[in-house]
Amino acid sequence: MNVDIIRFSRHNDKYGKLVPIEAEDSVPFDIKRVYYIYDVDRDVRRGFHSHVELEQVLICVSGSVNILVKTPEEEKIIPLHDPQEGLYIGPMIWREMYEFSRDAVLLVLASDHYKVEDYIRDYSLYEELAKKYFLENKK
Ligand code: T46
Repeated sequence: MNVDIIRFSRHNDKYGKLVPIEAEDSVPFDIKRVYYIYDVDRDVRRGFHSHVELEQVLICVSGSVNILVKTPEEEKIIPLHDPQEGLYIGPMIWREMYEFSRDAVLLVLASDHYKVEDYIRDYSLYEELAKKYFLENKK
């Protein structure tokens, strides 16, 4: 599955902890957009889509959240709770985010600007396109 955990370097000193993220170095794409999700009720489930081309890294900078990543072949649940860790999600991966803790802040680094046409929100259509995509790309 085109999903990976990235461990960022961290600077600790008596004043606290600092994690730098450098464009063209810390993540495997050029960062064109940053957004964050917070103040999500515990019973809310978000996402329910895939992207055609977009690559992203999700970092839970505060609190915790579970991320379901899925293809027609496999499915994983990745708990995020460490601000030093990023979840890379490549193209054509279905994702759902759930069980946000009250204090959760999910920071997302994205490889492109916001484009509605890059979203696949219908799971049957996703399955059909993903089967072709993974056959052609053998990922
Ligand atoms: C993803 C997961 C992890 C914008 O106007 N600009 C933006 O850059 C984004 C990301 C969203 N929006 C608008 C579109 C909707 O009206 O914000 C609203 C909520 O977006 P959405 O329902 O797509 O949020 P999620 O949590 O389902 O998905 C988001 C990202 O959209 C998506 O790319 O991978 O977070």
